[in-house]
Amino acid sequence: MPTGATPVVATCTRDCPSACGLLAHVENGRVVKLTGNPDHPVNLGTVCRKAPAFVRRMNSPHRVLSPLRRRNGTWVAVSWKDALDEMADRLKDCVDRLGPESILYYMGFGERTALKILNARFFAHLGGVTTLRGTLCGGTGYAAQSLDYGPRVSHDPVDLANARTIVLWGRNPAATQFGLMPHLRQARERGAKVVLIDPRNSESAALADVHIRPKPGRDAFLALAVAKYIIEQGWQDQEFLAKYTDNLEAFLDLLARLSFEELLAACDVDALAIDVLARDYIIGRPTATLLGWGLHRFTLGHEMIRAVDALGAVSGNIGIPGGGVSQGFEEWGPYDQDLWGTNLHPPRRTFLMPQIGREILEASDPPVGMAVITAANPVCMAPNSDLVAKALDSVPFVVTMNMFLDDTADHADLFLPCAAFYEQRDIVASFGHNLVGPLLRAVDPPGECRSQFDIFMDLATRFPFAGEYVKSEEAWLRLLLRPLLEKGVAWDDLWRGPVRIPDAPLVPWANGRFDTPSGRFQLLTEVTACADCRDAARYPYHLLTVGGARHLCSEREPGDGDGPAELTMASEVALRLGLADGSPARMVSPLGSLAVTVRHDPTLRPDVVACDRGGWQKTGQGVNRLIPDMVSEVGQGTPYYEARVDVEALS
Ligand SMILES: Nc1nc2c(c(=O)[nH]1)N[C@H]1C(S)=C(S)[C@@H](COP(=O)(O)OP(=O)(O)OC[C@H]3O[C@@H](n4cnc5c(=O)[nH]c(N)nc54)[C@H](O)[C@@H]3O)O[C@H]1N2
Ligand SMILES: Nc1nc2c(c(=O)[nH]1)N[C@H]1C(S)=C(S)[C@@H](COP(=O)(O)OP(=O)(O)OC[C@H]3O[C@@H](n4cnc5c(=O)[nH]c(N)nc54)[C@H](O)[C@@H]3O)O[C@H]1N2
Ligand SMILES: [Mo]
Repeated sequence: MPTGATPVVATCTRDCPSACGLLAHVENGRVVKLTGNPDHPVNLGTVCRKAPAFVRRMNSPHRVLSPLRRRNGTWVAVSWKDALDEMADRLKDCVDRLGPESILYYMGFGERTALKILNARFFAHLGGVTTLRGTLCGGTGYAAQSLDYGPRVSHDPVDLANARTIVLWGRNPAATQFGLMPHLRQARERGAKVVLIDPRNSESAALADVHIRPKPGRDAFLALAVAKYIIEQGWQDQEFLAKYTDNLEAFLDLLARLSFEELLAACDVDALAIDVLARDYIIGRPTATLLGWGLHRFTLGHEMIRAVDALGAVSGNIGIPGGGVSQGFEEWGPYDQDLWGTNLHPPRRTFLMPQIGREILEASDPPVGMAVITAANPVCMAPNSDLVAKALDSVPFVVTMNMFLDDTADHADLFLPCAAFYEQRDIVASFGHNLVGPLLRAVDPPGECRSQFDIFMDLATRFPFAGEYVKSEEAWLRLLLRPLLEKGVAWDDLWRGPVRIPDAPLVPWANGRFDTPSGRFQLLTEVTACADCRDAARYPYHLLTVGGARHLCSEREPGDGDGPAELTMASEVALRLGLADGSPARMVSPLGSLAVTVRHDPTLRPDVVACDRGGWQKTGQGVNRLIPDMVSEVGQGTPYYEARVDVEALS
């Protein structure tokens, strides 16, 4: 095991688009510090604020170090043998009595590395269990952009070096993708302009030259207003529109039907901002638009994203270096997709992830007899989280694989303690760039913690498919990474540091050929009228539950951010309600109420309140109790930011 001065190469597996290259510094058998790997072409040696907190969390006394079984309401330590014997018996019993679909496999976002594909494959060998469809994260963006371009491809972050203008549209890299910051800073240093479009004064406002604050959920109207203005001025890229797009007539007709007054009122942005943005997209070209996940979290998120794509096309920014409307990357893309194992069984039942609570409760044919949850905390992070808790309580046996006794563990029967990323060997791809990076075993897992790979291999020895499934880590990695090896990536290079996926483009769609049925870019042709939400009067504020700079979703532990959630409100609104900065208050939604501490922000829109997502219910937060479990119209995403609330002073 490496110790002492030479740090061990690692790649961050936190649920973050950065997937930074890291170096793990080891002392006395423990990782004591993570620093940025200077050889990584995206994070370039930088590291975010969460890295020290992550090391603290992994070395925390709260980390669970042995398997736990709930007996009469309390956790009791058990051996791995007993834990996995019971888990295997219960899996077999469900398959025999109710069929494999009575087992739910819930795969979270906590770790998405190559070997995790084998978790799903285990359940495929069982005969195919109930799995998830839709997502709590980026499904809407993928689906919307795929309608316009064909399967979503984004500009490589290093292409930002060619941009003269960078638009951060519903994205907050200063908090949520710190690994992008070197490129944004370098862009500013060479004179590029940065524009932020966000209803909130986010951490990224500090690097923006211009900040436009639309009403939440109305960006489609903002993008269409800019496109309409560009066309009225005659500034559009007529050649691109004529040669490479479909639906031009219908798109122009849509713009003609919407007046500027209507569009500006809908997004609550003034005409001057439209002129500024239009010039940024035309005179400031090449203009790179980075769409965040902020736009996904609406029922009509696809219209918002498609309207921004269309603005990119109108302004001639598609397919050019330094341009593009970029969103995400496929973090599972580099691996052999057959190994998920879906071809091992007939099509099976799926549950909508955004409505997992009611899906479990309503399942009858067969009912859910057992649930296995890996790297997830749905009782905290899924919407309508009290219903999720109730649903898990209705399941006879719930297994969770994690590191801490979080909100989800409170509703589980068996807890299997897992290794941290730098305690195992694996390969990591990213949803924010085109590189894969290695994980080496910098230290042994503490106590009895084990990697999920080890756990599933051990579990499988109790099943007849062990012969096909149980292989060494190296054997599986070679199979999973076959597509990369076939493209000429050398096996040894994969373990030395970050490797670029050979055929990933720096500038997608540069040849003007799109991956749509007609081979052309698809302009959108309709948007839904912007009738205000029905609950607006009773629940006057849009609740934005954003990614906070200090934590990655619910990756916390007791003592780290306990107590009421901090709710940011426009100062004038809070004062009108008699709420001084720091006052306790109650936030109310149609689902219930939650104690909060009010924080003033003089720059916030009066119709918006905001707090960080991810605080645990059991430490006094749990904001997802107030968020209804809806589904976005395209992509089966989760419209978290559609939630409306009221805020009341305590009497
Ligand atoms: N530190 C930290 N990093 C994270 C995370 C975290 O929780 N903490 N979460 C990780 C995950 S899971 C993901 S998916 C990514 C998400 O990364 P981001 O997309 O950057 O994060 P969000 O905070 O979801 O949303 C981005 C911004 O969208 C804004 N926004 C909300 N509604 C609207 C709107 O209607 N229009 C516009 N234009 N903007 C809007 C919000 O105010 C917010 O500042 O970050 C990852 N990185
Ligand atoms: N209100 C609100 N809620 C949201 C969102 C929002 O915008 N607003 N955004 C949503 C988004 S974008 C996302 S991606 C989801 C995330 O939803 P989840 O994936 O359910 O939530 P996380 O908090 O990321 O939980 C990840 C868990 O994985 C564990 N973990 C980390 N590494 C490992 C490992 O190596 N092995 C194992 N076994 N466990 C590990 C962590 O301890 C943590 O408990 O939340 C969503 N929830
Ligand atoms: Mo996410």
